[in-house]
Amino acid sequence: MEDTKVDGITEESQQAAWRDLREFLDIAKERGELVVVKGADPHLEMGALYELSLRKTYPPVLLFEDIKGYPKGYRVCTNMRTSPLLVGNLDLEAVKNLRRARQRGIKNSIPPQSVNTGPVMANIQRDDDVKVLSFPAPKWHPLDGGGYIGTECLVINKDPDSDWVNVGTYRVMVHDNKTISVFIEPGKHGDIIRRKYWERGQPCPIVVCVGQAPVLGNVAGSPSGQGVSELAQAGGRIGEAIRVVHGEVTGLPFPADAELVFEGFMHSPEVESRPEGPFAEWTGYYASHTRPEPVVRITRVYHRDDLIVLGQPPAKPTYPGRQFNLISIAALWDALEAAGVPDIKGVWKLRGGGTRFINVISIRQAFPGHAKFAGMAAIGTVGAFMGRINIVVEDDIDITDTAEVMWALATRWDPATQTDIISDCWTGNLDPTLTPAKRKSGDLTNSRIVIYAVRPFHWKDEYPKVNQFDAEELEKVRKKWERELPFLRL
Ligand SMILES: Cc1cc2nc3c(=O)[nH]c(=O)nc-3n(C[C@H](O)[C@H](O)[C@H](O)COP(=O)(O)O)c2cc1C
Ligand SMILES: [Mn+2]
Repeated sequence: MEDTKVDGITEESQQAAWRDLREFLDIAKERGELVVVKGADPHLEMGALYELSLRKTYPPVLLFEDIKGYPKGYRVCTNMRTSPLLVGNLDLEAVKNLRRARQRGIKNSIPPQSVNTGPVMANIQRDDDVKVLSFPAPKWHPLDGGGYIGTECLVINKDPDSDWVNVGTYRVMVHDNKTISVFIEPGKHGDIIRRKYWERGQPCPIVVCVGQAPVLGNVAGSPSGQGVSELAQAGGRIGEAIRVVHGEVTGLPFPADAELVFEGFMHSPEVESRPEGPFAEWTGYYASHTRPEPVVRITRVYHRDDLIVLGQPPAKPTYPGRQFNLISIAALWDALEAAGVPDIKGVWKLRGGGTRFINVISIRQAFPGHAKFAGMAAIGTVGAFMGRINIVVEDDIDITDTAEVMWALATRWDPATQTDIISDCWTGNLDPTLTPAKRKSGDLTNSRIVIYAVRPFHWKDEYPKVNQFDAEELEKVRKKWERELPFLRL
């Protein structure tokens, strides 16, 4: 398979792919980017095949059919989230496109449109008939604590004090036929909202959707402001309202064309908790171990015919197919701009750092203290959750090239005078550096470094000059000589 493969996608087909999961699969198939896998075992075999697919920078979309032990027609799909069909090539251009899409979603947000019914209502299990175990919940990794049905999912709950309906992506483990748990890190919107119910002695009404239009997972899996409706934002992104139906028991909205939806109530941890995890996470570790987590008691299940469970299990971030998460870069960039940092030329996350740990921000230094402004914002904005290493560089550095960033570090950074170390920052259970004592006491904080790999502003003009030809100059010479010298040909 080619390493870059977004050639020939029309904007129209890309929009259609964002809008509808089944259409996305049709387009991926037409383009030869879909691989159908028949007969795989959800107990570790699907997970191994998925992990093998990550050896490619652009892994194919895998559609598992005829899953061992489940009704014919039930399907699981992985690698949708990272498909170049949706996000383009893995470069800064794609990050800029995603930012434009995010901003369009917020600025032109379109509230969801309620409809009476939709494909998701084709099959309904009620009360005693609810059988969560009838749906494929793969055990993705060898040491996972159970089957995970939600990895690219929507968790929907509503603020009891306002009209705000939040949608977040939080992993979902299956416990038994009537019980699932949702792992929400402290401070995420889904957590802030559920606590409001518990403080009033009520269970939190909740809906979990495990197959839906690609645009919905994209808005749910990256931060928006408090009070912002991800459903309205998704509508704004695709230019039309997301059509929603309402749960029979909670009245909560969920997409009318969702694949599989669980509805129920999440009780406070004092009422009921069950061991959650371990789960192999994007950090490359089973870092959250096993903790008691509150559970959702399911009262309704809704699903389409021939349903598709979306799976996007994490994996060690050194695999080529797991080295990038452009949407999280876009979210950090947005947050830095919202914090007022001027002249940001690029934001990136270094390969190997998972999707969060190593942030690089490039600025065109315009005034004394500018780099510090950027660095402090990078550890303090919503996009900075779990960030640890933050590197500020100048705009002559190609931040998507790790060698360039390392060169800036090696040659522009004086550790004694160009470093800040800040403790007690927002991190979560997945952070492998949390000591057993910190985990036990609930002190989910880490320390962060900001490295200013920039030529100090007040004497930058006296800094030794970079010893490289001007790019245009080189190109001129290359062109002149390329016929004669084959090694120069592109
Ligand atoms: C595939 C995927 C899985 C995720 N799993 C979790 C999770 O298990 N727990 C969690 O707290 N955040 C998880 N996140 C991150 C949240 O989705 C993200 O922080 C989002 O902003 C949460 O929504 P909120 O801002 O409305 O709280 C995941 C993100 C993605 C893309
Ligand atoms: Mn939110």
